[in-house]
Amino acid sequence: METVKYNETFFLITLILLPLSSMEASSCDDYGNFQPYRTSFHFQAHKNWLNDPNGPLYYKGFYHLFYQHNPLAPYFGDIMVWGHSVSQDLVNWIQLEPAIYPSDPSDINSCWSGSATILPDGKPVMLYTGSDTNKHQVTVLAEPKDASDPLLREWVKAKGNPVMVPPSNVPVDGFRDPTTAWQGQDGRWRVIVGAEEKDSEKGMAILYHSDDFYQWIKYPVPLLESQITGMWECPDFFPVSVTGREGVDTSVNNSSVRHVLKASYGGSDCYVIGSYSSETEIFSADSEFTNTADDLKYDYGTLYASKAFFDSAKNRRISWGWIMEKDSSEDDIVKGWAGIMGLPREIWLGRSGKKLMQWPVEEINNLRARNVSLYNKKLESGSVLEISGITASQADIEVAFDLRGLENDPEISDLEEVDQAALLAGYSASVRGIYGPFGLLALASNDLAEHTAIFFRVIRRGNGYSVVMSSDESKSSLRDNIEKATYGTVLDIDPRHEKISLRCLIDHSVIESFGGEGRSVITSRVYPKIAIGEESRLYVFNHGTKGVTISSLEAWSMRKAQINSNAT
Ligand code: DQQ
Repeated sequence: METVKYNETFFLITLILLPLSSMEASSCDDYGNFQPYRTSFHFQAHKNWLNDPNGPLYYKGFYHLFYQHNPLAPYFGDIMVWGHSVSQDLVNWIQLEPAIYPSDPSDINSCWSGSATILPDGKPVMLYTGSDTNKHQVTVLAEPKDASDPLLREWVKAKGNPVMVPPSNVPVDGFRDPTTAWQGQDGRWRVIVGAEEKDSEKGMAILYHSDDFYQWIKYPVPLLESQITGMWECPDFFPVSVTGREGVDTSVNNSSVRHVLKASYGGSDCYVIGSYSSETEIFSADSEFTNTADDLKYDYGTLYASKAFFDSAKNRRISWGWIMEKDSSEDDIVKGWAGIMGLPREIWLGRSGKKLMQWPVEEINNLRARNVSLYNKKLESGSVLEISGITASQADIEVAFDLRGLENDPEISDLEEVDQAALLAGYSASVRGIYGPFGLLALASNDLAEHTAIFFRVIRRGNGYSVVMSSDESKSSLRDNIEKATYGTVLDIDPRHEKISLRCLIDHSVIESFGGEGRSVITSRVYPKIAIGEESRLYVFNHGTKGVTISSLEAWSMRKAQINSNAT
């Protein structure tokens, strides 16, 4: 296996240099190869394949991000390892040698996804999916060889591995991705493992108990299941505070928290919110997984297999997710890498108690450089206004639209009640409405032949109004061999009473869009052919028949972060 050499001196020098991270929006990699899709502030492996985030944690001053990695090629491999990088600020990352790799009978065919748990004595322990000698999926336990090493470079596997094997009602290849464990009120450990039932569409979170963390006993009933989703990959289960944005540790359970269960299936990270008691061992969810567009999702675009952890340094819960490629495997081989992580997002329960909120961690703002702004600008019907003066391919934009006079418009009654089909059509920027589409055209070419539209549209809902947020990739690239999707979701905003806000983080081939101050997120993975580097433009537009007011718009060029560029 190819390994990445770690050099202590280099590490220290790099940390000292980090604040000098450059402004360049370069399209070349370290070897001078043209790399228009390589990102500048999203986490990526130095080269080759990356997928799910694994075992994120904070330990002795360092954030650790492990990830599914094929160190030998830019495609998913027969032998997968845990890549490993560390950071002191969640922005700049140093790549270390793979931390966990096949070595024992229980993981000899791959080390797949898993999670970290910090034990009461402060030491981390990993539970992850091993593909054993028979390619059966089992749960493997690993501990740091030297817990005094803040970089946690070496891991040893427990003698008693595997600590869990697929139960008889589960296929041997349908049992994986243990979560972070939590302690119940009785002091016992609990953990869930994603699974599917044999010969059915039932997805499950199988629950296990342990007194010592080494011996795990299956609880008779799953913590939750759904008859219609198929396999649950990368489940996550954690408490969220009902009183504010602060995060709580995974074992906290009292009247001031509710619990979130996230399951990855059908290409999305779907979640339910509910109440959990470790005494009854019942998680009672407020809603069900539907396997339809009605599911609550972390991201209504491209984001999968996310994992959240409690950041004890700043008392917040942070979630990482994987943004997969939509390019062909042949093109991945040419560019030499595949797979990007979404930005680390703070995640908390919204005030309604019905939905999660997400926002890029505050440290990302430290990359903001040159800034332009405009205030109280009326955007007439048909306008397309360039936002110049920033690096449009590497930028952070916050814009708010004010439609609060809307109810005084006599034509507002012309807005029709929107049914599901009309809603789906509304995700396309080419469908003209009264108020909307209006928003941003990102990674756009001069002539707009290429652009990704991130926009809003006001719709009628029941007795009131609401707003659809969309990201339309249909014109994102003149290349024709890539998938271009059109995504959308309804934001819980009544435009008569609240401004409609959007934050877009644009990073060469990724656009992460946060609507309504984090109520909904849509990530687009795009591959422009001409709107790259300096040729990329940013516009604000209004294609609706009525004018809208931009109450504020601020846009920043983003500096380039140091991400795993130390590796050789
Ligand atoms: N990826 C891992 C699995 C997981 C899947 C393998 C989700 O453990 O179920 O790389 O993307």
